[in-house]
Amino acid sequence: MFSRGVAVVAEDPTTSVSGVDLDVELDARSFGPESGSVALTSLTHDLDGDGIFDTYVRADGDGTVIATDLDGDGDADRVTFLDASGEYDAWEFRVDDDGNPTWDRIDDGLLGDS
Ligand SMILES: [Ca+2]
Ligand SMILES: [Ca+2]
Repeated sequence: MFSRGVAVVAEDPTTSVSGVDLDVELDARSFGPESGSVALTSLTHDLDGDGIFDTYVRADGDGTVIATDLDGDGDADRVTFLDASGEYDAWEFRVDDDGNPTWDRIDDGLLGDS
């Protein structure tokens, strides 16, 4: 019994160390400097027009998430959250002097607000 040759590994995406489940982790309410690197596995848009997909976009009832891999290493370098009311948060990934991955908030505000 149980010898079908298929290893079934129960993996909880919220505790995954390598790579982050986008649907779980890219949430404007929980995202922050400590969120760590965000692996982009399903790129859907070519933002800079070089013919290579570099950006993941997810839109749902809560708003839109735009994650871009600028240097092509598979991890997001910039993430923008846009909620249904037009408020947005933009974050940029960097590695600090101690080698720790961190996200800096580079912009936030309200679309259409001048
Ligand atoms: Ca591109
Ligand atoms: Ca990158």
